[in-house]
Amino acid sequence: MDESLNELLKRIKSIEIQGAKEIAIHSLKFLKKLAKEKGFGREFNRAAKKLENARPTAVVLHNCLEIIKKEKRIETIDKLLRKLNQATREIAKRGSRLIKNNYAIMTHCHSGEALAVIKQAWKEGKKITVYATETRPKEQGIKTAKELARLGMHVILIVDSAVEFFIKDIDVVIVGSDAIRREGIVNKIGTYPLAVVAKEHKKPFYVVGNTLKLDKRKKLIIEERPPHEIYVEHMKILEVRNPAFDVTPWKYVKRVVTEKGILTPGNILRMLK
Ligand code: RUB
Repeated sequence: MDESLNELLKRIKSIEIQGAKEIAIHSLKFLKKLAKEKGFGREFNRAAKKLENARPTAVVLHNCLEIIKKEKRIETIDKLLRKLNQATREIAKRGSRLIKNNYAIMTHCHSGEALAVIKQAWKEGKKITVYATETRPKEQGIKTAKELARLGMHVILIVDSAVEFFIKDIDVVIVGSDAIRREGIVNKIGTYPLAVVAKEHKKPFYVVGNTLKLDKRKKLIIEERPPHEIYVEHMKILEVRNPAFDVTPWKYVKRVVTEKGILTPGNILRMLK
């Protein structure tokens, strides 16, 4: 049975579908079907807006929709879907060069693109240990840990607050990105503290992200999620805040792995002009 817009929105908002790339891919596939049936008119625009607003921080879908709005063609949607998947393959190949045999890698949350890099290095026969943070409050890091452990990798699951404790044991930090902006890298909350700890211990901090994550939007919206994800008991006297993302300034970032190459923060800032 075909998924309705409301069902898809629910799966995206609940983080069943998560990660900037997956959100864009599922949304584009839905919109392609809608456009085939009803064209690129009002209904398409309404659905596109709702999907874009479901997780407003991630920029990939927004960038794709800007291109689709100009061209209004099914082939454009197909081209973007191909581009996203091709970019991941390219990123995996390029990024795996950063991982040497016997490396220990620390990662945060669940990024399809960061995982593609780690999996590629593993496929090439490198022995790897991955430290995966649990990623409070929705525990996407457990998804990362299980996915990699099932491949046979040595995976160590840790709580977010243990990154400093283990940083001495690792060689590189590799994280994904929701948006790549002039201010820095937008990624799951907790990425910035991880970058600071990495810098303090002189460990290279790499970000992975395809170029559809370059974010030229004027305003950055940091999604705030429901308090009950953190604590279920509702107390009138207690305020709970649950921002989903933070922005890591460029000074903490060594390189960004894109499908076009492993780029310096300077390269990226020029592309954002
Ligand atoms: C996911 C997250 C990921 C980026 C990149 O947050 O921060 O690192 O989205 O993912 P959430 P990808 O779980 O809240 O969606 O590399 O798959 O695009």
